[in-house]
Amino acid sequence: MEGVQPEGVGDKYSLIVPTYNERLNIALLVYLVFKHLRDVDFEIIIVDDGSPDGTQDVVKQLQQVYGDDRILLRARPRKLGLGTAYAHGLKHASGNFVVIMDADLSHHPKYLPSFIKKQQETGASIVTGTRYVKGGGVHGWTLMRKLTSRGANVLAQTFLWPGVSDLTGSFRLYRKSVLEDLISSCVSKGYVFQMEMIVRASRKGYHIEEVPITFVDRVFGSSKLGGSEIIEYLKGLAYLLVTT
Ligand SMILES: Nc1nc2c(ncn2[C@@H]2O[C@H](COP(=O)(O)OP(=O)(O)OP(=O)(O)O)[C@@H](O)[C@H]2O)c(=O)[nH]1
Ligand SMILES: [Mg+2]
Repeated sequence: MEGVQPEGVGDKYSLIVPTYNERLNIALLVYLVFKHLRDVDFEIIIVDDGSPDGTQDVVKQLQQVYGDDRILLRARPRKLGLGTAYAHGLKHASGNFVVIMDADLSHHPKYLPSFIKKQQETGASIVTGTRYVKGGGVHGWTLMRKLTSRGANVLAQTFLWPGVSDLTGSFRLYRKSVLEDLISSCVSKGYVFQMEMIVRASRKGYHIEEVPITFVDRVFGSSKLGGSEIIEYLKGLAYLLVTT
């Protein structure tokens, strides 16, 4: 029988986690998600792009432990980029809410309950983790990397004026229908993608809320942020400036 359910009852969360060479991080991430999301209906969708380090073997072991209805492996044959990885994961999501998070433990699962709580309290369509309000921050970054991130954010704030304090972060919860809409209207790839998503969401008038998070540097593996990403970012910023 159809009936009105109290807020929060019947909600299911699909966590989309793109991976490329995250063999050393993925088991810990999954463990922490299960630890922090008790009494919540969720699934973890791992979109692995043929990682040569054997990430998928670890994921298959995790499926033995937690069940392949809780841990879904949706692999692609080769490294096809982050933007399309989210879209790919989304096609397999059965929840009415989707969380996007990195596998490298920069996005700590201990914050997941605060995303869910904030959504339930406010009815928001998007809850985004922010490093740039009281209670948020970054850990383990060099001064140079901090300045780059902060500078990128200030630049984007100044030009795009989205009303959200952290544009380049990617730890977010979305209503599934809203994520589908945003993904279909975003064109950029790579690092600009997160910024385009939230700027378009703001322009479209979606209700966005923020929760403070502390972002820690990736636990294992090496960073890929270099000069070319900064150039790409600036190009993306210019593009958003003229198209949104
Ligand atoms: N499926 C898939 N996942 C990717 C790809 N590129 C990166 N990832 C994953 O996306 C998440 C974010 O990528 P990161 O390399 O951590 O990017 P970042 O956080 O900006 O930079 P660092 O942590 O400093 O390396 C991680 O879980 C990666 O494993 C890709 O092409 N395909
Ligand atoms: Mg990372």
